[in-house]
Amino acid sequence: MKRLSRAALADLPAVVSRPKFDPAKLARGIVHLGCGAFHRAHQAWYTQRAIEAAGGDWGITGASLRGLDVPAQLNPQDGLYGVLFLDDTARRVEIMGVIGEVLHAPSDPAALIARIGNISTRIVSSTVTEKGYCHIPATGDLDAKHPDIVTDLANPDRPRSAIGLLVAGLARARDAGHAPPTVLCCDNLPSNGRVVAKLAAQYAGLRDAKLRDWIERNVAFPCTMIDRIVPATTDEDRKAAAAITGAEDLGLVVAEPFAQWVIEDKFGGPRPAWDQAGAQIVPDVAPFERAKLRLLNGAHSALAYRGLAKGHTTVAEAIADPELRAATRAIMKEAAATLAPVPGLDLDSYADALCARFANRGIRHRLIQIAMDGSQKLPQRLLGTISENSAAGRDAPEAIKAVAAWIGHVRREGAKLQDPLAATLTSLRGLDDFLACEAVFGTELPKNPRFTTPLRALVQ
Ligand code: CS2
Repeated sequence: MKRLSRAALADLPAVVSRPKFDPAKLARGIVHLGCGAFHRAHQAWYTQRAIEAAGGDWGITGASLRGLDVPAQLNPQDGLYGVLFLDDTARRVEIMGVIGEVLHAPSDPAALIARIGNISTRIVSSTVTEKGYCHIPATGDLDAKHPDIVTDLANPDRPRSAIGLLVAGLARARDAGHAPPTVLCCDNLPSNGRVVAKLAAQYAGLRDAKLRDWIERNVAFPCTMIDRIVPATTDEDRKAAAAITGAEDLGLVVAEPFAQWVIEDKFGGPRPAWDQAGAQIVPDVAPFERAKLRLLNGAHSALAYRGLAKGHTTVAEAIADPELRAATRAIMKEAAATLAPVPGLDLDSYADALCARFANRGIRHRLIQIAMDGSQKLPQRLLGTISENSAAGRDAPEAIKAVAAWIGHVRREGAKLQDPLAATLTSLRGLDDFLACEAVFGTELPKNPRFTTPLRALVQ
């Protein structure tokens, strides 16, 4: 079977949709850090639609910050890959042609820095996961003791962290005397743009105060809420897609049909017509983002920790379990109680739609994938629901059960635990040791009996 490439595009069957522009002629105005499955199925997909609607030099230079897998998947395919959309009954493939090239940052950080600092780069976006920003989850501050940050500060021209690379690229734009790109964080962090702005400023400040001031004055960091369920691609998915396209695609990603992207209207320069591709450009992303992080991601994490404990493997299996289905609805109710009204969003219908998405059996979204990196996810997904309900005099028993289930998960996984704080977490003994973990729980919640009393009963 032929591998997907520009040359192979013309031979694809008519049912496979493909770019309505010539990928070979697309100039690239975006650099994306962390070119994993989520980016390829979400922002890249929106960007392709925006170019189809309104044109523009919005091709993407992807950058892989760790492994060689993504460059090896995409570069031999001229950057092309398919998105396999799955729901209970249907399967279809759309071929994406917006990514022109994927750089491998560890082998050549200078090439990526030059690309970020190039005048043609108007946007630098990122999906490097919560842990990829080297920050302290409970406070949003840079973890100056993080090994990658320590190394980067010692070698600022050969950085390996996302923040180190970003700041080096911004410094390059400043030195060249042109307007810097807009920085667009697309990870599930609350106020993600503001968090990354702060991290970039704190990191730059440790390098040179003038650079910090220049970034603070000149670089725009809009916040975004991103949503689409994108499980890890399996060999079975690749086979299913090949049966539709007749081509081998090592860069394939899998997604649900649903997608949402809410972007703060705060760009320092031009941007693709993402609004014409279905994204919402709004003055304030916070209400959308809180609703999504607490209802969708909070329920996801709860399903992951409680579902794994009950022997389930996927989200669809876990939500079919009556006890967990009820718990999911209850956690969404607890989360909704903490939210100010969201313009145009009815939280009951939002919760119904989320449950329907979770129940999509076409997608095998593994609970273990969601369970990873709990230390980075808990604060924004569950702990805010608990502390804000408590401040209003209400209990949040389901969110607390999810935290207890996370502790159970940490203990069960032991050496297998996937979490940047795994070494610390797996050495903790009693609940008090967990509660003393300030990076996760902060300083207030561990003193709050409305949280600690029920948690203690559950953990024991
Ligand atoms: C999931 C998210 O892996 C996880 O932690 O909760 O990736 C989730 O699927 C997305 O945020 C949905 O938009």
